Amino acid sequence: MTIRFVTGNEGKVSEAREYFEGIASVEQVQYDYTEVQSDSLADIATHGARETFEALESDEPVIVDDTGLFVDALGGFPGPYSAYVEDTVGVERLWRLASEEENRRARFRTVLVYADADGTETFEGSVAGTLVAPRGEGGFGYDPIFEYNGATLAEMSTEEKNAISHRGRAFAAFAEWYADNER
Ligand code: ITT
Ligand code: NA
Repeated sequence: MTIRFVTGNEGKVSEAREYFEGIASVEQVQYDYTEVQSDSLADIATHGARETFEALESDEPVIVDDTGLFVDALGGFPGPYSAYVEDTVGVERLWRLASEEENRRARFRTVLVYADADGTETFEGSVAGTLVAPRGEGGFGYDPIFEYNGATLAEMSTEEKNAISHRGRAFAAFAEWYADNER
């Protein structure tokens, strides 16, 4: 099996390659699908997966991953706007904003959508943690400020991150479904 992962994010691809090692090969597809205006990760990923599958005019299925960081004390901000906030404000300043709050709990959520000629299937994963001052050199994005069980995601190996992360959990749900539904 080849998984065609539609993303511009190399970090996501590395995590998929590690997770599916020995199970499937992961091919990165760069396709600039329309990001619909929605506060739902599932809507964004579903539209993206369907549009890309149709545009590629191939029978090969694709997957799209839309992820957000939801900070409790900030009403779930930046959530579906996480990429925009990373590009504009940056990770360090999001941490400074959160550091003014007593409650530093946050959650990563990933919605993974698989699309083929029969339609789409949606898988989700999330992880709860605490925001901290940046630590660690691994991972990408908000990983240095997200602590889980005493370590930031940027202090974990890819394998360790996959074992507990939002994306790793979404991969697990997808892999379980795919094993029974290869089509
Ligand atoms: P694609 O849409 O091309 O897949 P992206 O980086 O724009 O790549 P998202 O919209 O899903 O992906 O990501 C939203 C933001 O959250 C973006 O700033 C990412 O860097 C960040 N992010 C996503 N997954 C993450 C993870 O596992 N750890 C830390 N930050 C993450
Ligand atoms: Na994106």
